[in-house]
Amino acid sequence: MGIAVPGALAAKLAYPARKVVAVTGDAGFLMNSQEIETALRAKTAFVILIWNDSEYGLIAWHQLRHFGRPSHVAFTNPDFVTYAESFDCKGYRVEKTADLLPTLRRARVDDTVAIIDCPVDYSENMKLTKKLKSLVSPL
Ligand SMILES: Cc1ncc(C[n+]2csc(CCOP(=O)(O)OP(=O)(O)O)c2C)c(N)n1
Repeated sequence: MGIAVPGALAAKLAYPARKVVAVTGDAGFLMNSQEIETALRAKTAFVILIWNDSEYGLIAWHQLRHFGRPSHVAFTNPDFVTYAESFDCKGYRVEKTADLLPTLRRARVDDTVAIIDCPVDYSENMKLTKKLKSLVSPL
């Protein structure tokens, strides 16, 4: 958690000819998002795709499985597009599923850091948990 932005920066420095995409939860992004400044100063360009659920999604999933309810995992995000613009880099918001791929394609040719704010609904995880449980333990 927190490695996505500095990790992408390091990957881009090591492989400047490659396209780099960091995929991160919103909380993990905010842990080290200040490294966008380093990335811009180093003149590196890469994409940061943020799964935005305003929550510690993985922790909420574990809490739901173990205790049936989440606790102390929700938080409020800044506006990620405005946040990107405050660094003078690119910001995109995905409004519907069909927008994701075209937005990624557009962002990967930007000559700067590009942040994509993508809302995500992790409620499918609990359905997957139930399905997997029924496979392992049909009783
Ligand atoms: C440095 C660090 N702190 C805490 C954790 C424990 N942890 C694992 S996942 C997680 C929540 C991640 O939230 P987010 O980045 O929003 O991703 P999501 O699970 O919602 O996709 C936490 C607190 C960790 N792995 N690393």
